[in-house]
Amino acid sequence: MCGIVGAVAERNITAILVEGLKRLEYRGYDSAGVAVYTNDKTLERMRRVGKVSELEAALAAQPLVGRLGIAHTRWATHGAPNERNAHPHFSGDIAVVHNGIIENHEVLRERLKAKGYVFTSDTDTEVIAHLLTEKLKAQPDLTIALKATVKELHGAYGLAVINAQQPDRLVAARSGSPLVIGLGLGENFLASDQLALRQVTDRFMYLEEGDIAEIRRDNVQIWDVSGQAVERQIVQYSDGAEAADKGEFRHYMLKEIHEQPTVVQRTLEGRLSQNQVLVQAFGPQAAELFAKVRNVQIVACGTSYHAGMVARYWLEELAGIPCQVEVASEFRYRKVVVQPDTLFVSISQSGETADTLAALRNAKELGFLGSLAICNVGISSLVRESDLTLLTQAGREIGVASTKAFTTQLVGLLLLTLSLGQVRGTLGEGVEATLVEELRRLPTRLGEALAMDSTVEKIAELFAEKNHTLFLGRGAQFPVAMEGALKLKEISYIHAEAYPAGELKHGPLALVDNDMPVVTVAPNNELLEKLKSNLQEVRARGGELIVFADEKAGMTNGEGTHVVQMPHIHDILSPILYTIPLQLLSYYVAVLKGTDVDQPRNLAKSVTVE
Ligand code: HGA
Repeated sequence: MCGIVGAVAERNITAILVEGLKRLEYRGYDSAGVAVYTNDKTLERMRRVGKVSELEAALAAQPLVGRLGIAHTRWATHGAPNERNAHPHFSGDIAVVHNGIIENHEVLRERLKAKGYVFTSDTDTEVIAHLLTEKLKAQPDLTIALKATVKELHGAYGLAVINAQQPDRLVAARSGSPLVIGLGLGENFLASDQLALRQVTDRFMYLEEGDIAEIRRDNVQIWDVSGQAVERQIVQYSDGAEAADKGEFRHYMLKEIHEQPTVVQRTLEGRLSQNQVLVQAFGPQAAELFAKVRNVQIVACGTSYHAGMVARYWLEELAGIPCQVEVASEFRYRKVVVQPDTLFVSISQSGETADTLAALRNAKELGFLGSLAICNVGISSLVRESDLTLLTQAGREIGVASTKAFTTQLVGLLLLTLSLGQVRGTLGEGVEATLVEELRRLPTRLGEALAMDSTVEKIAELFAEKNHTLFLGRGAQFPVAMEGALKLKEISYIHAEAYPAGELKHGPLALVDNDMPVVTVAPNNELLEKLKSNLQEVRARGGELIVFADEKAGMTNGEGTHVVQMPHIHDILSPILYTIPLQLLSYYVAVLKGTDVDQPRNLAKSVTVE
């Protein structure tokens, strides 16, 4: 996804901007550009389709030298990925880079055209540049004009702007798309992710929603959404506090489990408007393609397959779209009959999973309507070869047992469900607005679930001496139970099986005795009473029960029954929340058993072989 870098300094900043863009390359993009206020006092830009290295080569042939500049990697949402649509966009003396989507760009464009502005791109971003020029006519101060401009923008944006008439500053605005200021000595920087600036500083100030910033070489000023001047806290990173460091955690897996509120937040950023999902987040042709979708086929492996299984419940319940889910190694070798107008959705953390990639390639021969990849790596084969993409923003996942990649995939799949339902008009009244609000609260709920860490650690002791376990769930919690069982298998080597709770009496109940703990996830939904009966069936056979239950579910500890109270959450989002204690459980069981948590035996991270 697109990235922003900006700098105001006393030295030439072009190389800093290009290096910053390279550090954001992992997010995926289709073109790159830079605008510099040069030492000749002119505003110049260089843009290239393709890799940042192409831009770098162009700059080597024709250098831009200056002390103020902005740069961007674009992942097209409005207008094809070509050079004229690449950022920065110019209007008179103004250069703008933008992450996100301006929803009212058409209205603004017509208004600005009527005033004589000439558009040279098909992007929504260009309206921002012209609108700002228009505002500057009434109010020549760039910062004040930017404040007036953003008042008229609907949608999501992270913006960085420079003005050849006021080359002492870089101005920025954040709403729905992250921005961070990097603080240097006598120089300051801006980026959409601090990673882009780690080469020049380790001190950062994160902008909050609605903030406007004026960044000068020796001074930074910020105003909040109400226009009040505010100070934002300075965060200092110690060396090496990047992904490849366990920080305060004993294992990468535990660190990654605890990163989930942050990465879920990141996965949502720039993809939600006030009360809707921004469909364009899936790509410029998404709305057109989604309007034709009548069925969905999801294909994935392992943990990603479980994410797909949850999505099936969502797609059918919320969007009314029939959905099939299959493991990639089966799908690729089976004679598949494709229903008309079926969207092929692949899910993979790395985007290089051999079976999933092969399934996508087969799918292209089979007459699917189009393909969508839900993936954590922007520069991956799966992304390159799919028509549409939703990149999860989990960051690098090092633990072999996937955790944060799974929950961000679920977020991506819920965004897909709401987008399909929105475009096809199949969502119930108010459903989208409610769930968008719930999604915004999700990072906080996940933080609450993580606070149960030490409670789950104690429960883990019940498993240390056991060899077999059952995981039960109903509805969309069944795949959550499957994912819980997979985690336990992967890292603690305890045999774990998951069943839909209603299946218990059709076989697995025969296994239950006091050596077979049974783990259950029990949100407060209409299936709760049925689930409670299933649990009685287990207790009656002496099975020990571990129940993760909604605080409102009315379940309490009893003999052989250990209830862990979970924060209350909207039923649709409960699969994401209930995954957390199951991840923690398998982690602590593995620690007790002394296994190699981050690199379990026989397993590899990115499965690029069949
Ligand atoms: N809407 C703008 C910016 C796209 C973006 O944020 N991509 O990740 C465009 O299409 O240029």
